[in-house]
Amino acid sequence: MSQYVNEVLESLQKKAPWESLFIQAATEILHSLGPVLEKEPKYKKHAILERLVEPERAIGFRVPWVDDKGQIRVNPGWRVQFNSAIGPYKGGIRFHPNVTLDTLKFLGFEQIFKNSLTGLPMGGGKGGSNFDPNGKSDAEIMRFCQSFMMELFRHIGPNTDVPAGDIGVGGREVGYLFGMYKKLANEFTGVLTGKGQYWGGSLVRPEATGFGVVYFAEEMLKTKGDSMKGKKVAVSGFGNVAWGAVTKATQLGAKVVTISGPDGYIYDMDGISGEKIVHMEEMLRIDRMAVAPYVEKYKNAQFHAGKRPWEQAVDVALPCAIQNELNLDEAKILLANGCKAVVEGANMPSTLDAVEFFQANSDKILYAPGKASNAGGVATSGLEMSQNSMRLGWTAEEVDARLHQIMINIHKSCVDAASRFGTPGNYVNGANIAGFLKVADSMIDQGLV
Ligand code: 2IT
Repeated sequence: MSQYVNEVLESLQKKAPWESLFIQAATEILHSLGPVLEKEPKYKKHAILERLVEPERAIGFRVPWVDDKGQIRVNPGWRVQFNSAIGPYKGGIRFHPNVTLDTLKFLGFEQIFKNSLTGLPMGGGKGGSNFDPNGKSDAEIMRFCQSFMMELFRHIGPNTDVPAGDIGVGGREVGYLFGMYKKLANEFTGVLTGKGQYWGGSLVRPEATGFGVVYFAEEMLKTKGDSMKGKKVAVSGFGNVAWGAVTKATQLGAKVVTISGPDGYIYDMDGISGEKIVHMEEMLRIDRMAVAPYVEKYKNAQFHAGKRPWEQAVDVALPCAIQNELNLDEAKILLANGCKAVVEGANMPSTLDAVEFFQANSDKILYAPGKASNAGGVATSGLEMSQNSMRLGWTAEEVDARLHQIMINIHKSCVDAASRFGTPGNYVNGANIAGFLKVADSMIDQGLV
């Protein structure tokens, strides 16, 4: 591995050793780039890695709000504007109790490469807060979102930075954020994506991340002459991404047998389909932290408290919950149980040693990193931006067809880049290299800014 890569990673460790998630994401990405850096000395000459790992801007702010008891509460809020070499900053906002600046730096860094892979003109950014939406009333959520936007609005814009949803931020939150932006800026623009259908949102954006994951899985399986049809699938999470993935996997003839929450996972031998998928949305509204109530409604299903679904023997695993939810031991169990493909819907759900294990066994198990396989969400956000700019809306069929084609293109970019740089079948290297090249060359073109 290149000495240049080691030096940059060591500098991160020295600068902020507590940023373990960011260092994890940077390590995974930079480790892929060795062959590129050796072949093309211009990247080192232009200090591209040193510049890439430093956000262009990271804004931190106070978010004061009043709860339903009249008590004043305060959370930190952030927006990390990581890289704008190929377009305005673009990426979601996460409200989750474990969010720190480190979390948002890891997510923003991943987003640079992911957005580049989509082929659309979007830079990388991410924002959020450690605000915990679970158990909050609608009015509390609204006041929090409004306060968050009261600061954020001066840093974003349709040609500057276009946030969207992520964990804890869905259609409702985007609505409250958009409303306050519109009031403050006195402008109706496409400043956020994931908007409602009647006020500039794109059809299929809610489904897009999960649909994209399954389209990507289908492309991967196709390289082995296989398909999703008839596959037994483990999904983790039960939020937006999991919901879309379960829906599309089922449509393609697979049988999804698990979903999960922070409290454990559900195994449903009958398959999670039809009204059970609709019920996932309802469950999320009632308690974001508990998947257990599923078994009260569907009596054949089992709840495994405190466990993760990777212990089940399945053909395909789709981690769609959160970072570091699949470790090395679980990766080994999946492979030993005959799993053919692990396709990530979440951002960085596999630990670094699990990723290395998958890479080392790429002849036995297909593995796609989230930045490639979950890019359908942000890609469809890019399509929402295009529709907003044109002041036109496409039909669901048109958006879905574009999303599908984008996932096919991303898959091809990964496969081609992996082969071109000597590691065929390694989607990690393929995604990182393909994402990197466009951004790095654009940075060189634009000079030292
Ligand atoms: O992780 C992600 O790609 C997202 N949360 C979606 C970002 C977006 O701008 O749609």
